Amino acid sequence: MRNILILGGTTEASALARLLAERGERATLSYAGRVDSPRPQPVPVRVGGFGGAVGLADYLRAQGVTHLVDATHPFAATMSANAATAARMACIAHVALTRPAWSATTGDRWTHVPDLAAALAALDGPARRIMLALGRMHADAFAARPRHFFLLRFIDPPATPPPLINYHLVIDRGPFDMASEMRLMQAHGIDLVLCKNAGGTGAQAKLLAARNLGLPVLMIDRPALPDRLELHAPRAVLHWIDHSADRGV
Ligand code: 3Y8
Ligand code: NAP
Repeated sequence: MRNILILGGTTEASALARLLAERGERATLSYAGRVDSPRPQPVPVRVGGFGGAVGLADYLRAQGVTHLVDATHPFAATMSANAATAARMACIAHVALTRPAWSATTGDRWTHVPDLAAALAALDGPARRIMLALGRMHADAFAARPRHFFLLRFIDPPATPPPLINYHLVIDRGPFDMASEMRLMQAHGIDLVLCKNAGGTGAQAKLLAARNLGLPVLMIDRPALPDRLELHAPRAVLHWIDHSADRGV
């Protein structure tokens, strides 16, 4: 009897959960517990960390998981590293369901930076009006750049206001659409968009909006991820499940 664990938190993870539920597969979707009310799922959900790679390996064995699908966000590098290690420790099949990185096309004005620190360094020039599309977890770092105006977007209202001086906070969750992204940027006089190279469709609307408005984008490239089999479509994971050994890597 197959028993699939999906490490979730992305549009593709939710799509895979739907496909597995439709097939009557035994599957669990796992969230870190970052937000108050994650999207309801058609399979059982577990919330919270496992306690590192060892904790995840123990969970895999205790639950009799046969297939581990790491469908976390490309910036969830710690979870992905733990998943690869734990799958080896527990000797179970492991695959990543991830999205190809976005790449600039005609009309895009992108500048790539390798990480958050480089993005901060790139903002040491004159005052800008910046859409900071990084979520809640990294907003505090931009207190180091007080001359800019920041348009923030969090999923949940923060327990305490961000330690920024000049900002506007929107509470909203994606996926977003291009027209509303354009209205939001124009309403706040945005002249720069700062985001992560998340890939996928759920966060892409702001890039299409920036292109249409002729706005520059500061794009944070992805962190290094472990070597693993990577698939880019939920249906490809179904094929992998049907053809991979239930035990052994
Ligand atoms: C908790 C689970 C689905 C998944 C939807 C995708 C699309 C909408 C766009 C902007 C960018 C950002 C952020 C974003 C998007 C999808 C996807 C995606 C970006 C949920 C979710 C969880 C999280 C965690 C949250 C982070 C934050 C990042 C907001 C669910 C809604 C900025 C990433 O407040 C917090 O602590 C939020 C933290 C990690 C990054 C950060 O550093 O703040 N995602 N997002 C997951 C868990 O607990 O395990 O509630 O559904 C999932 C989604 N967020 O099923 O439809 O697939 O990427 N999420 C980024 O991409 O840059 C928003 O505002 O333009
Ligand atoms: P991270 O930094 O790689 O992970 C930090 C720790 O959080 C992990 O070591 C693990 O704790 C726990 N964790 C992360 N994802 C988990 C999951 N799906 N199920 C159970 N525990 C999980 O991860 P993150 O960047 O904080 O992302 C957290 C979640 O938000 C993930 O589900 C990710 O897919 C989603 N998300 C993140 C982003 C982003 O920009 N980072 C964007 C969209 C969605 P233990 O070590 O205790 O096991």
